[in-house]
Amino acid sequence: MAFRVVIGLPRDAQYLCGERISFHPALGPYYLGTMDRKQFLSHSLKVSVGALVGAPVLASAAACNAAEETKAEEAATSPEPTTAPLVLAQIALPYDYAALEPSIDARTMEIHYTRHHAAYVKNVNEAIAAEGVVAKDEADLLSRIGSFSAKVRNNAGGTWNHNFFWQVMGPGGKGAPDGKVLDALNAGFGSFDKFKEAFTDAAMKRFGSGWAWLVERNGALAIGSTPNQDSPMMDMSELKGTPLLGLDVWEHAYYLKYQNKRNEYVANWWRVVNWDEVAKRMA
Ligand code: MN3
Repeated sequence: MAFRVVIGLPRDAQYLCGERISFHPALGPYYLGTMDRKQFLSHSLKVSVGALVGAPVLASAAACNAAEETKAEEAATSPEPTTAPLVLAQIALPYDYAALEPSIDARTMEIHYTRHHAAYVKNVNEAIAAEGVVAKDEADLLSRIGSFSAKVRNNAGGTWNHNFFWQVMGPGGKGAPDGKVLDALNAGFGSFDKFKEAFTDAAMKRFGSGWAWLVERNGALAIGSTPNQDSPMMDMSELKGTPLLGLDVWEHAYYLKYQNKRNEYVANWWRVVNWDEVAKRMA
């Protein structure tokens, strides 16, 4: 049976509840194992008398048990943020599939949300687990995405971008912003119409699949686009900033209703922009 004892000194070999603790200058204390009474007495003879005077404290079994219970409770209730795998989530769609009709048809919304977006979420979580990706949260992951695989990058972007996209749209759109958003667009681009023109141009000129964005960076607004599922929050993105508004220009976002006519999709999309959500994201 292990002999449970606590010795205050010497610092380089302490024993707690029968377990030997060593002190590494960088790693701090760590356990080496348990010792029995014979080992303990043998060890005690080797350490200097000076070090032991007044120092040995025999710990009661009750104290050790209490310590063990505390450790068990901590393990059960405390998350381990540095080692727990990050799990990204798909937000609940804030409205019905048909809510954005006729700008975006219900069938497209349903497929886009339940198949395309859901697949990005499933795939990113698989990749994070398989590759042992450690990140504090989603923003931290995106800010260091260049150091991870293409699978993590594409699916993390797909997850975040669509969660954002659903929120900056909604039924009953006002068609145009007011208040601080209108003021900022007027100041940044001359007028709301000029802003719309420049944003539409970015959406139309994005070759292949990607996103058009309005971002805020260092207090200034900028329009641009990203390829594939890249996001302005990614470290390797050419367009960087805090996204205020984003438009998915992948064909899967409009093909059922508009086929190849991206320009008609973009023109009708303005009716479902939720400018209140844009305002919330503006500093
Ligand atoms: Mn999409």
